[in-house]
Amino acid sequence: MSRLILDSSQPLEPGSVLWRSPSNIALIKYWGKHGIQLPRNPSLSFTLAASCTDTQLSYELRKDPSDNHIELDFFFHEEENEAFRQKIEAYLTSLLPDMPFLKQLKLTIRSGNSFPHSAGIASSASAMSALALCLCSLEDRFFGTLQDAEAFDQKASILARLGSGSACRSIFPHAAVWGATQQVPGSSDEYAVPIGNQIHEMFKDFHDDILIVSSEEKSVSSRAGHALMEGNPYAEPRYAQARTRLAQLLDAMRTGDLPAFGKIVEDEALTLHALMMCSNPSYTLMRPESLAIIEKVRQYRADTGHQVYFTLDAGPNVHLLYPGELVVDVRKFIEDHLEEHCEGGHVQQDWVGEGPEEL
Ligand code: 2P0
Repeated sequence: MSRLILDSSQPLEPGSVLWRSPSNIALIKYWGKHGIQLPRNPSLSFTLAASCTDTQLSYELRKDPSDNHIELDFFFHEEENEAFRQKIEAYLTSLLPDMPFLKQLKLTIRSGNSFPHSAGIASSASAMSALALCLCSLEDRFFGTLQDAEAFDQKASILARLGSGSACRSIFPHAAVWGATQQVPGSSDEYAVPIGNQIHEMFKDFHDDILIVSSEEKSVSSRAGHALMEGNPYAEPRYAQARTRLAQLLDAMRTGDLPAFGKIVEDEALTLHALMMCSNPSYTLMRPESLAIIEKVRQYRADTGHQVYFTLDAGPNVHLLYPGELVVDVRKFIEDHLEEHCEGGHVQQDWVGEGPEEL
């Protein structure tokens, strides 16, 4: 039984909590899940900085908390959004066994992204991690149960995972691993753990410029994509491959071996999209422009020797990963040769960040 119930005989001052949380980009991809948002293989990501969500959670005591439902208003960029509200209500309802106090409150969530809504950048990681952090702040404010910073982050990561798997990695600065692996002591399928102290300093000054090839809604959602892995004939070898690559990538990141890092990261991106192409039914999220960019990046690397690598999320947009010292050259390359492949010439500049902050 959870102890987290408010004493209704005591008055409760209305209040609010506010968190800013970033998106993340997977280098070793999570693709395939089971149970309640548990990953089939461990994944590793950079935490980003510029692509983030601000979420304010306001509360007051409900007048009639007798039933078991969540009372919630939801505003996205200052406008009521019923579709998001219903999703969040279902999510909060699923948390009630652990957080029964949520049904004692009237909740209002105001949320907004730092990047344009239609940019085609996945926002579930930043949005769900920001909300999870708000929920942990609320729990700690009422019950003092999350005073320990590590316990706070761990619970936030669990709650974020329950909202959207990849969101659990956004809780931590620089880089994180989600999924139990012998390579990372303390790692778990239930939450991500920080690995910033295990990687070469160079990776804390890394850029991720996101080339927006298309902002259209994806033809196949990530949820459906994960589900299709269950019937994919390559699923088992893929999960084994991800484990091997995670170990190799960690080695490369510890020692600062950029060519090894880049090879694994690019192989992972192409494997993710290959898995989509050989799902049943098959589907393709890459666009011709994504491939044109990939070819140009390879050629640029061959011509200049600059260590610039690509990765892709579950979508057509291409992320360019490179060390900070190359920023002037790479931005010029993007402007001269890659912007022409982007929708409206749109590039979202981002970089490895310090993780979420309470505002
Ligand atoms: C990842 N992606 O590791 C992988 C690689 C996209 C490509 O996890 O169903 O929105 O909410 O757990 O996290 C995107 O899927 O999926 C994703 P759910 P999620 O980042």
